[in-house]
Amino acid sequence: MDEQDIDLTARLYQKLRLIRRVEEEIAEIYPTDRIKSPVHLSIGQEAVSVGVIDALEPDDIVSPTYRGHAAYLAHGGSVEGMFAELFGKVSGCAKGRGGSMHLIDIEQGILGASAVVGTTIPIAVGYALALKHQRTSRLCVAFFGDGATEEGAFYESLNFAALHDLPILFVCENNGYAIHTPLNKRWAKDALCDRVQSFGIAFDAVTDGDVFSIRNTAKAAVAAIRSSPTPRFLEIKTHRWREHVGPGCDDHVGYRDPEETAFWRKRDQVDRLQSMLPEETYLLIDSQIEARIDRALATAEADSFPEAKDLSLHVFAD
Ligand SMILES: Cc1ncc(C[n+]2csc(CCOP(=O)(O)OP(=O)(O)O)c2C)c(N)n1
Ligand SMILES: [Mg+2]
Repeated sequence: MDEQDIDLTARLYQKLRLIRRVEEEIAEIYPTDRIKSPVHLSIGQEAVSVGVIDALEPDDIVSPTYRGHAAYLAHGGSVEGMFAELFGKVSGCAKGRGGSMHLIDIEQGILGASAVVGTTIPIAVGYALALKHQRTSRLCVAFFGDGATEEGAFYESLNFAALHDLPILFVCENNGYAIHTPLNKRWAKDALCDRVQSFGIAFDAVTDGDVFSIRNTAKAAVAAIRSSPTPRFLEIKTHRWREHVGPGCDDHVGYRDPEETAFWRKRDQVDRLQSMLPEETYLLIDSQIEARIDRALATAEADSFPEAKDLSLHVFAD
């Protein structure tokens, strides 16, 4: 690998590893009851957020879902703010009122996530409309799961974005399941991209989980949106390693074929990129990540809970 390749690999690895380690830490802490909300982990899915967001500029806008730790961290969301939010503390990124499903960091360009499936898609479209009115070259990325594409709001959003040529990249993180229900029990035809194309929206699909393919595909889509505002769509196949909600695994339930799991585990991008880097490079990255997590956990632990008298604050905009 030449120096440029090492830099790119190290940058992607740093984000993949940070997300993996933060979520492993969450899984470890969860049984202690210090985390005050449900958690939807993206372990196994990190490459989607990391690849797509690496194709963006820092001032672009990202709209995550309730399974949003990866997109939040990949776009520079504060680790302190995230742990404090999970602990329900005042310095949390949503002031301790939202928990894991409602991460937000407006300064970093991260719109608020929501527990209600599909609802963030039209909000991201609204943000893209605002960006178009401001005549900037910035764009908005809406992340959502395969289940969210079954909501009417998804199709209304595609239509509105196409009609008004909005600078938005729709990214479907297709992990093949909505809770325990697979695509073949939900979709009459497994042809999501064809449905999207019928709105006049160009698409690309990445099926092998390769973080470099995801990044390159996103880069091409982002360049097309910047050159002439228009929505684009990416379907990225991926695999959730853990249970739908919570810190554990639910393979014993038997709703997924073990071969499917084995296929994706072999393609783990955290291990893969680590094996591509010189040992001293990844060891340094790993130790910096551990120190960052330790610091963030200590800060979040030491912080206080919101006071009952402040219950009605932050409900309406000032
Ligand atoms: C409007 C709405 N309907 C149903 C639910 C219950 N629910 C929570 S997560 C989920 C599955 C969503 O699947 P997908 O969009 O593929 O995301 P994933 O969990 O796989 O990341 C459902 C049905 C909800 N939260 N909101
Ligand atoms: Mg899904």
